[in-house]
Amino acid sequence: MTRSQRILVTAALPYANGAIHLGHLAGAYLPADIYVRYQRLKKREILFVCGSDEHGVPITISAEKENVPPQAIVDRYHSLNKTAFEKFGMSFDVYSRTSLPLHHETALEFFLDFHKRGILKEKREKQFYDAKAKKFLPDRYVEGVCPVCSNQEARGDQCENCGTYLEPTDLINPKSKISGETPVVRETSHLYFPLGDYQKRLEEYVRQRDARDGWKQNVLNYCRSWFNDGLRDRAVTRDLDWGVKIPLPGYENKVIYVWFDAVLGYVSATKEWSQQTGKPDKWKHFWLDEKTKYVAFIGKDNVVFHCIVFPAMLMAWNDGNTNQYVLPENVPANEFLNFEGQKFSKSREWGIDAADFLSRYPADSLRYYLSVALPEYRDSDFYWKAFQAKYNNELADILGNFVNRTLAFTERTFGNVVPGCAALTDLDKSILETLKKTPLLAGDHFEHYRFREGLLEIMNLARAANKYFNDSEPWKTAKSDKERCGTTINISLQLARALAILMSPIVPFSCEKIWKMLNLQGKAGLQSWDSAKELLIPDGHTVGQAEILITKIEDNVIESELRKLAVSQTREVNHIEESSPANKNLRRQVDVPSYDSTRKEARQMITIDDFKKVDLRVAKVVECENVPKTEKLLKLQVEIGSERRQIVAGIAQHYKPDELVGKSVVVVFNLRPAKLMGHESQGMLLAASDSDDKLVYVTTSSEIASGSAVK
Ligand code: B3M
Ligand code: ZN
Repeated sequence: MTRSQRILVTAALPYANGAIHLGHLAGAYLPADIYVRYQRLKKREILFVCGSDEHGVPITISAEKENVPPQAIVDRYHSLNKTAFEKFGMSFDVYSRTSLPLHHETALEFFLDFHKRGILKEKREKQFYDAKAKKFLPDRYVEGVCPVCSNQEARGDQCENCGTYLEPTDLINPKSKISGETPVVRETSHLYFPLGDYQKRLEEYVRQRDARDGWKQNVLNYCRSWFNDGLRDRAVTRDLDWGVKIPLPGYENKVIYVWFDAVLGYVSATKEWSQQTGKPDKWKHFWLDEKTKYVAFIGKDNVVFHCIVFPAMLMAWNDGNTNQYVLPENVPANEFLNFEGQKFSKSREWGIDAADFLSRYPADSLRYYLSVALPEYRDSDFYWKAFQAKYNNELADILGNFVNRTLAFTERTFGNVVPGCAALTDLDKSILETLKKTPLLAGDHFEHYRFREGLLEIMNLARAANKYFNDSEPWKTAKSDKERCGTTINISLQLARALAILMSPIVPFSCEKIWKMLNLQGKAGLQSWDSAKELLIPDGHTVGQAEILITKIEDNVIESELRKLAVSQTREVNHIEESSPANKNLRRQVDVPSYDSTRKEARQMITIDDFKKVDLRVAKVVECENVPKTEKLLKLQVEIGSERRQIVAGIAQHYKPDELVGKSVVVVFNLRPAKLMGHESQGMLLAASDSDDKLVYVTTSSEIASGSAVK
């Protein structure tokens, strides 16, 4: 901490349209909570703000599907998620919601100020209109065939199958999700925020904050790629009746775009906290004072909104108003956590939600494992077996074991009374050295958002503590040299106290248990971080009863989780929004895999005969050009043996046409031809993507002749 002792921390506001899952916890919430708990121990003034994001199209679609008002959906998920967060030990100062009038006022204050000052530009544009429902259709209310991968159920904003971002008008055979009818194109007006005008200042902003607080490389990379593409105007109005209504003529049937209002939810949540605590102006102390350090925790999919859109909005406000908002000082976004090797997916029922997990396992077991496996620099995975191993072999065997053996020994040998220290040996001095430097080393990591490394440092202290106990052999000195034995136990108890403080940002519930067992005043989480290195348990203090701190998770429990996982894959999975009459009959049956407890087999399996249906061939690219009026499509002429075919592929953002000519690629030879943006594609090109979403075409060694089968 360099600039101030006052910190404002926000964690992304989860959509109140579904249950938060382990991926969300690892992406944004757990790191935010560790950071906040650490800063509280450092005695810094800190406010931790979160809440539900209750607007947007997915919520209205869910509401229509269930035939209830959107408010009913958000009420349900707001309370569900709030409870799950509490159970997980999230220490928010406030958990607000964007459907509150206070939030609507806040969002409108910004929106109308921008409108009044001529910042928002009105544009007429062509948009799909459902003539039967008499409504303009937001992107997600249109479905059709993906022009890139031919997925029959692509949404108007994105194809979930191949991940391509789409405009509704890109879709082949578009249908309205409201009526099932083919929509017509009509003109309408929308207001745009001129993001491009802020590009220079935003680049400078990111550069400067990075220099000051060290931004994460992954976050800088995302920002750079947005800047390189060039920032464009963004529409900030939508045709919906759920959201923040716009009191402007011509905009009666429109609301503010959900992302514009959602980021301001941080401000309104802080206002709500202010009101709850009886100091209605206190929010200004955090938002309107340059001495505040504002840190926004999010997952990687929200980077553009927090590093670019939100700062630009705050700049726009600050340009024309006397009350000046602070901009994020850092946005330490994590990458994604996957589940047993695959992306979390609600529609495929792949993953586990937080409430479900926490109904069966203690919060600290999850907090510990996720802390070890945080996707800080790259995607990481939740594996049931690893969860069990980390919890049993580290938290139980290292931390739990040390605390338990120390307390059990104190009871047996000293009747629970803390013995005094005699002269120190080298062994004692060395562990006290380790104790002294651990808060500094771990604190430095936490300060800079390196939570895995911080935890490692603290666990190394716990490992050293166990080794110290072993090497000191108090069970021998108890008979031969009681003073020596007392010294070992005194120091061990001091180490247990230190670990309770230092580990409390990670596993707060267990640390409070340790604190209670040590019979110390107050709470572990309310101590001072720096006091962890002091020997503050006085001689003669009576400690409490030793209890088992951590109960290990048995193999059969994990086996049963893996079994359930396999079963969940066999269930009928509905990929299609049921509300759409057009899609009512398109329910899909997923093949039933045979059960086996290993991770691999828990995935959806196919037989060799299934695989043989796909005819893969080596093809040579002879010509390649961009498909006009598309950003993503390339049209390739390929030679497959003696045959020549045209293939349209969604890789224009990854390859220039020239780069592919002469290359060997692998194509699906027996795919039914499809028209993509009016161009026939007679096959599909195979490509692989890494975590940066960079697509690379699949190739073979050059000696293989075109037309060869890939088996
Ligand atoms: N609700 C997206 C999400 O839950 C969005 C975040 C808003 S943060 C202001 O991932
Ligand atoms: Zn697609």
